[in-house]
Order: sequence, then structure tokens, then C-alpha cells
Amino acid sequence: MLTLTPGGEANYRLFEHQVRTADAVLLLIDVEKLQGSDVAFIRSLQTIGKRAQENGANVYLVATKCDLLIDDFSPIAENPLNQGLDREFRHETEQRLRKGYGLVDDLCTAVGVDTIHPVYYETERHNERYIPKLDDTRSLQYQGMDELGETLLDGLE
Ligand SMILES: Nc1nc2c(ncn2[C@@H]2O[C@H](COP(=O)(O)OP(=O)(O)OP(=O)(O)O)[C@@H](O)[C@H]2O)c(=O)[nH]1
Ligand SMILES: [Mg+2]
Repeated sequence: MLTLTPGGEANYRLFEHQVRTADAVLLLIDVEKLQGSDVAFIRSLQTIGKRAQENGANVYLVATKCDLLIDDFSPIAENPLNQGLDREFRHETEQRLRKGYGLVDDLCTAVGVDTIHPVYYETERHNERYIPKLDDTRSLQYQGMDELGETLLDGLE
């Protein structure tokens, strides 16, 4: 796996080559950037996604930091991420991203992909705020990766 980090022309060329020859390309929609109306960021995903698809890659949409959307979630539970409602949270997140953010809907249409895979930190409520939850080893708990992994494996068959 290759991630794009700002590092000058050589890095950019490497990235471009990898995208051109990739079997699978994951476009990471950063919800923090979405909430900050970073239009250029989403548009660049669109350009990369379309190009990758023309070159025969399977394109997947992944939305990261989806816990930032939690206050938008319908009040079916105190904290849907803590109460076995992950599946519903994921489904509703997908709907909210498409209906609430025209840029995301445009992106889905442009790359012809209907499914968005949400990933996020598990959170808990503290003093009216949701903060990331730590496990026994004081590590952050990331959700949605197993499901994404299964989808990617299915796509390789
Ligand atoms: N709430 C939340 N925060 C996250 C999640 N994943 C990563 N982060 C935090 O986001 C912060 C910044 O990460 P990024 O936005 O990926 O990196 P950055 O340094 O801001 O770089 P660019 O956004 O690419 O410019 C870090 O403090 C991470 O801990 C997540 O799922 N939920
Ligand atoms: Mg950031």
C-alpha cells in the first residue's frame, strides 16, 4: 500500500505511477476536510478516481473520521457507536454523507461507486462531548477496518 505524503516531485511521480498500475484504489474522504469545506481536496479525489478507473482499477470510497458526524446522528441512542449499533451507524453515515454533502454525491457519481465504507474511532461521551475511547492497553479503537478488508478481499476474487 502507498500513501501520498507531500515530498516533492519524485514522490508525486511514484504516486502517479502506482495509481496508474494499481488493481485497487482507495479514495479516503477525510470527514474533517469535508466539514471544513475543502473543495479542492474532494475534487482531487474525483480526478484520481476517474483516472484510476479508466486504467482498470477497482475504486473504493472510504470515509475516515466518521465519528465527527456523530452529533448529526438521529437520536436513537445516547451514543450509537457504543451500543451495538455500529451497522446502523455505518448505514446512516453513508446516507448522511451523500445527502448532506453534494461534493460526496458528485464524487460517487463521477467514479460510479455507490458504497462508502466508513471508518472511525470508537468514542464515549464525557461532559457533553464524544471523545475517543481507549482499550485496556490505552490504545485507540478503530472501527470499520474488518469490513473494509473483507470487501477488498471479495474484490480480488
Ligand atoms: N476523530 C477522529 N480523529 C482521527 C481519526 N483518524 C485520525 N484522526 C486524527 O486526526 C488527526 C490528524 O490526522 P490527519 O488529518 O490524517 O493528518 P494531518 O496531519 O492533519 O494531515 P492532512 O489532513 O493530510 O493535511 C490526528 O490527530 C489523528 O489522531 C478518526 O477516525 N477520528
Ligand atoms: Mg488533517
